[in-house]
Amino acid sequence: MAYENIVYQVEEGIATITFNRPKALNALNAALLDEFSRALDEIAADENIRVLVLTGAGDKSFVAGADINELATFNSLTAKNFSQKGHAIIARLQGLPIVVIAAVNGFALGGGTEIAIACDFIYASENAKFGQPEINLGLIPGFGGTQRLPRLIGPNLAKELVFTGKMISAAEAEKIGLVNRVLPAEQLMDEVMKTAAEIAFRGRASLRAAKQAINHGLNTDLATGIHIEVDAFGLCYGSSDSKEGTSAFLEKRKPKFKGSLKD
Ligand code: CO8
Repeated sequence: MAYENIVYQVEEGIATITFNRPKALNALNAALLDEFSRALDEIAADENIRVLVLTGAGDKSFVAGADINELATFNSLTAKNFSQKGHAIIARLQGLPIVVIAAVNGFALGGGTEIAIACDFIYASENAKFGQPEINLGLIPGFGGTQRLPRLIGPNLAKELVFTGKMISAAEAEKIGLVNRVLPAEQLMDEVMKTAAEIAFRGRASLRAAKQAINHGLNTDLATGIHIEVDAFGLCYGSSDSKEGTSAFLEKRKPKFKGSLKD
């Protein structure tokens, strides 16, 4: 089925999902979340995709949060279901065995910040704004903002953002380690695509091993994390890419990674 609330494209191993409700600043309604979920299924099933880029349609917003028209209709039970559904999608996004980059091109509020911080890293345009404004609606973050945000920027800064609901600029977000790079709006996608292409050239197995070692290690103590790294390092030898990478270095040529554990 065609997509209406997102645009999904794949080119040279790089998939792009563009949240596409620009009139509502790309707010997340149920239909958009369903399409996002379907696109993640397509990506997970395509062994040729190495990088996923997320961005928003228009020049004003990445995602301005959950759709407040829908939030306004919830009761405790439907709110819980919505939060669980969002969590399941975001967990799948975070668990994808490929690299995910958020190209934040404007407002990333509420669910927008929560999607962006579940990506592997964020590049933002100079006009980007981040925040968890749910407190202004008498709510709290429901797609991971009370959990991933403190792990990323520390509990005190996260609490200030969640308690005040204030927005911070791209420059502030870069200062606190939320964003890797801030770029003029017209350069954002070019720079994201350059980095994506640089990563897409690498082997799929080693990208997956590196991502999983970092993500799983972050949720545990150092000694366990080191075991995770040891196993992941060994797993790289299950792919022909390790042979190709080391041979290419010794033969003084560029490696040509095939990138599948099945090679
Ligand atoms: N939902 C629905 N519509 C929205 C949203 C939204 N989140 N954000 C913007 N819009 C709509 C506006 O209503 C407006 O529509 P219309 O033109 O029909 O009036 C259009 O987008 C343009 O918006 P503005 O005119 O407001 O544009 P401004 O430039 O003046 O302001 C802002 C931009 C600051 C982004 C402003 O729109 C705003 O504050 N938006 C709401 C941001 C927000 O509070 N987001 C958090 C939502 S809660 C959330 O994400 C929780 C996630 C998990 C929940 C799970 C638990 C159940």
